[in-house]
Amino acid sequence: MSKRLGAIAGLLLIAVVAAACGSGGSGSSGSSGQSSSGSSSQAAQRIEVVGTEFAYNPGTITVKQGQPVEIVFKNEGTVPHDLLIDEFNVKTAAIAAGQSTTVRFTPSRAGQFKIYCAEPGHEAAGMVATLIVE
Ligand SMILES: [Cu+2]
Repeated sequence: MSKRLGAIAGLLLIAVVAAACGSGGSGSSGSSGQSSSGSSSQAAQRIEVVGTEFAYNPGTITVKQGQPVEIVFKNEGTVPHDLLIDEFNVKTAAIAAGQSTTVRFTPSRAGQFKIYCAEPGHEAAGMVATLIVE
């Protein structure tokens, strides 16, 4: 008899835990709604990109469509570099070694897009990266 009560208590405990998980899930979705209403638009997807001779790191950036993106571009090379994404009119100035610059845009469509350096010869030398919008 007591064994059976124990089993029932165990089932109740599982039910309570399951209910708690359920409410936790709805609670987190509620808080995400709160953050989007608080800032009027979604938080920017902040990404740091480092440029050197002749590469970007990371070489692939993945962002969400329709959500603002903020790229902080740092030149850790020895000559000026810039960062362009033609499809979204992203174009930083050519910044000197040791400098950084920030560019913001909102990717309006999904796909893969080329990130490249427009300084003469840099793209050909391999200074390219890929933006994936999903
Ligand atoms: Cu460059």
